[in-house]
Amino acid sequence: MSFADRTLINIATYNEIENLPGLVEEIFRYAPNAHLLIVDDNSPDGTGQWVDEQAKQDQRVHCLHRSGKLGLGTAIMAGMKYAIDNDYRYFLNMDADYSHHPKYLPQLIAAMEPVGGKPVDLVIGSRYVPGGGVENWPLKRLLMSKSVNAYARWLLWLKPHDCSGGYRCYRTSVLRKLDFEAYHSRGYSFQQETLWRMKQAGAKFAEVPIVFADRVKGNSKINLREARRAIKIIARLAVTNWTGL
Ligand SMILES: Nc1nc2c(ncn2[C@@H]2O[C@H](COP(=O)(O)OP(=O)(O)OP(=O)(O)O)[C@@H](O)[C@H]2O)c(=O)[nH]1
Ligand SMILES: [Mg+2]
Repeated sequence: MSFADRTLINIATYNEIENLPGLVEEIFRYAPNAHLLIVDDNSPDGTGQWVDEQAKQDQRVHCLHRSGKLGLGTAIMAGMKYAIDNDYRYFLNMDADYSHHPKYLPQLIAAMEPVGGKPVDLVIGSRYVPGGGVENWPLKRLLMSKSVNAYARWLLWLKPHDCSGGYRCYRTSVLRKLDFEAYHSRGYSFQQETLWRMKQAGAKFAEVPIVFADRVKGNSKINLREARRAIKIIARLAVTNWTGL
């Protein structure tokens, strides 16, 4: 069966049982024709089992179970491969914790084929364009996010204003051009690395403003070690960018 006209919404989860049931309901309110893939890393809180139950009742819902916490980047990559293998037209990624509100789904999808404009290969739900923003972030977190963004834009010559956000809609045909084996990132720098690889593949980007709300329920999985690793990987990619090595 071909899903060539469909959108696959991808959500990587690790311990998101407090957020997922309400979020899934809202997602289908805004995008009733989309399919949903949850990539769960054997969450101890039973997120994966809850998704399996949903999948039995709703053909739109799919679950990919991985053996343990293998990182956000590789979880998104697994979803991308699923979209390619199943021939979806768009691959739309979002977080499970309501930071990426489903109300933006119609705008993100519509921006892929702008009326009177050229089709786009990647639409970014952007915090850092006019109309976008963040809610309830401590100043320290905002400064950290903006600094990492400026760092990646500068080192990797990227044009988008939000290079680290994960709320994105990709054209699956462009994902086919990415060499997943060559990736350096397993975790959060996956977002910047993907932009860089897509730019090299000649992709056209667009940004749609979103207001990013801080997570209310559940625990954050990002830590200082993960952030440091991301900074190192971006520097490594910059060396490749400049020297080809
Ligand atoms: N499958 C999988 N999902 C993950 C992993 N790490 C994070 N996630 C999911 O990726 C999404 C983003 O993670 P968050 O912990 O919200 O990261 P963040 O938004 O940078 O941090 P907060 O603002 O504190 O929420 C969420 O849906 C998580 O459940 C992982 O190792 N494996
Ligand atoms: Mg979050």
